[in-house]
Amino acid sequence: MQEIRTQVGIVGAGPAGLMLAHLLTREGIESVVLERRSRDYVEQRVRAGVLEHSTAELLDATGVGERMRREGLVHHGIEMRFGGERHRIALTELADGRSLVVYGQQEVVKDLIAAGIAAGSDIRFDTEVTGLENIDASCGSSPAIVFRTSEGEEGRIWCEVVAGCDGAHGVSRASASGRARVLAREYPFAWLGVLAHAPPSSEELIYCRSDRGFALCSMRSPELSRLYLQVPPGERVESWTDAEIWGELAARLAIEGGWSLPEGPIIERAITTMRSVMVEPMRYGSLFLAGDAAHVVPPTGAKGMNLAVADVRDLARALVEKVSKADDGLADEYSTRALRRAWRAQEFSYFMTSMLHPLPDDPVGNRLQMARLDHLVGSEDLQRWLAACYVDLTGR
Ligand code: RFL
Ligand code: PHB
Repeated sequence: MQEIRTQVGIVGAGPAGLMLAHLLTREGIESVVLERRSRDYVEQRVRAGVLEHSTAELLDATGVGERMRREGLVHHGIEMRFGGERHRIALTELADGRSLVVYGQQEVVKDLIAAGIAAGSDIRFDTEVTGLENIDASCGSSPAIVFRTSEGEEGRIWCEVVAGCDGAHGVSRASASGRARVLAREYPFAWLGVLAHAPPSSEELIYCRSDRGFALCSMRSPELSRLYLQVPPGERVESWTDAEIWGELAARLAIEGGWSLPEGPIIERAITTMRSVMVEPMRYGSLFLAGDAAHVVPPTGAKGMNLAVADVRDLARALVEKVSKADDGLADEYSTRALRRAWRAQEFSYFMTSMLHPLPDDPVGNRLQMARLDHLVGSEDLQRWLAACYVDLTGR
């Protein structure tokens, strides 16, 4: 049985856990990151892709933004497409000059792992956390993280603080669940997401509401498109052929006067369920939850990864004060502050989701969506609000 001591034990090497380790290392705080998957797996896992202004700035400011600035795509607007027409929302103009960077989550993860390894950080892949002990520890005993490696070796990490960054299905949320209030809602649809070797159809993201369902055109590079289709909940990826996916995208995105979507081989596909989940509070004694371990937002607002980074930006500051100066002030405020931001992101994601996904057999709901879109594209005030939320909700 390995016995290890560190200051902060971090469960999970997604954007939250890796960014936290990175920020703590820069402040001279020691941490160990435990990740149940292999390095290769977490570096290849395709998920979110839109970095808010403040997320990109934080990567820059902490020395991990160089490749993002070289390879990421800077965006100044999005298109709202509905009723066979296209409408541009000039995000940068409306949001005081701020912009977005489209750069895959797995690229952020790769950059953070490379920086961590270069700085000598302790990041352990293929190591599953099986339990948390003593998180309510008072004087004299410290919390511990129990783990097992893929080779079957068991161990325990003794630390001052545990950061639960292990996503929606990890052990951290489960360890808190006896005392947590978990508020959850499932939406009656899912997304079929694909990555295709095809040039993006336009320079900006297209959010499209059609009577056939929602569609989203995003991208990862000038050669790679990331595309999504609203599908019924419980849909299976295998029930769609490539031709059906391209056909449905073309039908939903059709506009008056004609428009075509460049096609190419589909190299990855997955179903994403649409949920809103909030775990309150985000702190239990020595255990602090961050990212998807604490909250899940539907992806329509592109907030999931940005929220995870914003959580750990605050958490790192709080832990530096707590661990190096025994000052609990920021740690005591962490949950309230992070929940307030997460609820705001939840509300924006709900706004986007409920405006853009038609429901079968709901004619009134469907007309209300069209009225809301019509109101949005006709009102600079509403667009200014949307732009501020889309470009920089988690930085404020
Ligand atoms: P992550 O990225 O889920 O990372 C958690 C990590 O913890 C590990 N883990 C454990 N490690 C050790 N022991 C255990 N017992 C463990 N249990 C779990 C996991 O292997 C994993 O590596 O959470 P984090 O860091 O909080 O980051 C959050 C973001 O990943 C998330 O909000 C977004 O990716 C959400 N999301 C999307 N957001 C968007 O804005 N746009 C999208 O298009 C989008 N697509 C997605 C998504 C999330 C998905 N999930 C969670 C299945 C697509 C998918 C499929
Ligand atoms: C993506 O590029 O994967 C993406 C973009 C915008 C969203 C969700 C996902 O709202």
